Amino acid sequence: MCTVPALGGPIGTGGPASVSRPAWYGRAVVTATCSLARSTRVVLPAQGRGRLGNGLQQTSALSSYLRTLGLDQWEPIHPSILEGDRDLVTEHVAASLGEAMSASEMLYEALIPGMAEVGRLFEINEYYVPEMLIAARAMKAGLAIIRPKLVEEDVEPVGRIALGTVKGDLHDIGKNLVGIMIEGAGFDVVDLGVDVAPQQFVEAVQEKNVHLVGLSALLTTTMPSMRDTIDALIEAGVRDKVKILIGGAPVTQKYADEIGADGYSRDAAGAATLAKRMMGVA
Ligand code: B12
Repeated sequence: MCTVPALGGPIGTGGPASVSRPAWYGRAVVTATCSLARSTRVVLPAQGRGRLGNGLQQTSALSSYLRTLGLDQWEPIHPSILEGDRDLVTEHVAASLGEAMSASEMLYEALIPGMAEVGRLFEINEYYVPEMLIAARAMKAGLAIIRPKLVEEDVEPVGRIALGTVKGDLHDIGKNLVGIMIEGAGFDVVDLGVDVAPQQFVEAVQEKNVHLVGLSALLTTTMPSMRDTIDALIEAGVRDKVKILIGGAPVTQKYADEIGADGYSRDAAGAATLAKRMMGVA
């Protein structure tokens, strides 16, 4: 039997359990670590919806315990992102939007913290690229629902970034992940695609009112295109209008320094943190 010490009672089958209230988001998630079951996230449903992991059952004891923590409003969206459950995210976002939460609350209190936690788990090697992609897909499903409402509510993005894979390079998986994580951090992402010529970056800066430019390169042979892009921005007189972030498997901090980029990150989670830092919001 999986007992929760703080509750003094069973919550399902398994072994001894512990309940923690994660610092990153205390309202909805309790982790019960059972000796027979693997570490299980217990997602408390709002308005009777949702589901519990590994066959654990929500009990009145568990509910009372959460109330003693002041968790009177349970928000299942965030853990649904962590689980990468696109259907559950869609269901909860649709159910809560308007009634329980505004679109901006949904964005800043549920979706963005969810993705930030995904980034943290990636950084400590608890999540890998597949989990990050699945979580990102779930996040995108939620974003698609709230996007029209955000426009209505006139929510200002943290900033705008023009992101592209540099000229000669067709790799876009990492670039797309970076875009999703940065969008998840509250940015407006102008995705310029792959094989993006320096002049296209220049035009994006001139026409799209971007604060940041993100350059991705996966080939050693296309890394010089990063330098060419920065040179083109200088030549066009717009270099100082933006901060430039670079990344991609062969890229290093040393290379970033060498070509005069403002920042480098080796992964998408770090890219989101870097972008926020560049905007002075992290
Ligand atoms: C998938 C893949 C392809 C796919 C690309 C599909 C696509 N839609 O992207 C295809 C088959 C098309 C392909 C083609 C080629 N590929 Co390729 N490819 C790969 C492979 C296996 C995986 C790359 C990947 O997606 N990684 C996963 C993502 C998540 O990681 P990532 O891209 O590094 O991105 C992360 C970070 O780098 C960072 N990041 C990325 N961009 C940015 C941007 C910013 C701003 C920031 C802050 C951070 C950041 O965050 C990301 C997420 O965490 C790599 C091998 C490898 N291990 O990298 C080879 C690899 C990159 N390819 C290679 C080669 C040689 C080629 C080809 C030249 C092969 C050929 N002879 O035709 C062509 C080149 C085509 C072209 N012109 O671009 C070599 C490059 C060698 C080198 N040192 O230059 C590699 C390393 C394979 C190898 N070991 O030889 N490839």
